[in-house]
Amino acid sequence: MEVQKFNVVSLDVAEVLDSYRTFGFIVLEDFLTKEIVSTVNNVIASLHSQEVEKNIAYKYAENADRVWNLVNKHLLFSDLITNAMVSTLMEAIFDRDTSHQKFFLSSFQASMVRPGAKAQALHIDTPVPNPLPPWEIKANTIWLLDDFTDKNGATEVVPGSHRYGRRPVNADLSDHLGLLKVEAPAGSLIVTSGYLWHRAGPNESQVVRRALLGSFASSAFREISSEEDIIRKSFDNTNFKMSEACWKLVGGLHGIKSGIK
Ligand SMILES: O=C(O)CCC(=O)C(=O)O
Ligand SMILES: [Fe+2]
Repeated sequence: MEVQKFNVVSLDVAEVLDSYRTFGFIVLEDFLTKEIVSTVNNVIASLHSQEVEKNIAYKYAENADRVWNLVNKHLLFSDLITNAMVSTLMEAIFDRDTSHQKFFLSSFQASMVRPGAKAQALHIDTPVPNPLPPWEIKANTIWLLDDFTDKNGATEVVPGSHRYGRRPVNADLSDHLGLLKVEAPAGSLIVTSGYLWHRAGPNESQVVRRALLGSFASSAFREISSEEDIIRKSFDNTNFKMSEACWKLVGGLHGIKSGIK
């Protein structure tokens, strides 16, 4: 299969969604201008070097770095992640019979896959056990800040695997059959189903492969594990501090990583 690409300038949303549902991913070219890509790369480089200086930089793996929690680090990322086209696609992906807001941003981070980085394990982005439900829990956006080539660690996907109803087994070579490298120019946006089998490829080139990873999740799951939103309300509670055990129980330690602040 060849990667099917759409151009954002002449986009038919229904056609794009159809392709997303068939293959589990889509590629939109010319999503970001060269100027924006360059600005984003400069901001990320500056954030990362500040974190390195403070000794809080997040090392994802050998030759792979991340800058987490971008929306709390620069206003530029609020503009990017609230993009109208992304919102339209997410509204459709998470559509269901509810009057509530349908999805939330789960994470927005920068990924630097440097020369020598190994391939990620084949995985899905939805952290639930088999069998996978037929309805959407997560969807991801990969914002290309460099050309994704056959050598520099382009994302690899198994087209159609979002419908297999199970997680891939990384040790099972047959689960890697049909793995397709998504080669596309900087400024493109890849949207992936939270059930799509995929990984960052190995970077066997001499150049870094940078991307933003913006992950969205169905609001139903926040409702389930955070009905009272106890953590946020705790900031108004100046009378006492809950016990450490209780803080952990309400999720107070969730999502804390090096460089997250
Ligand atoms: O960077 C990529 O190509 C994919 C990253 C990814 O799949 C992840 O971190 O979950
Ligand atoms: Fe992933």
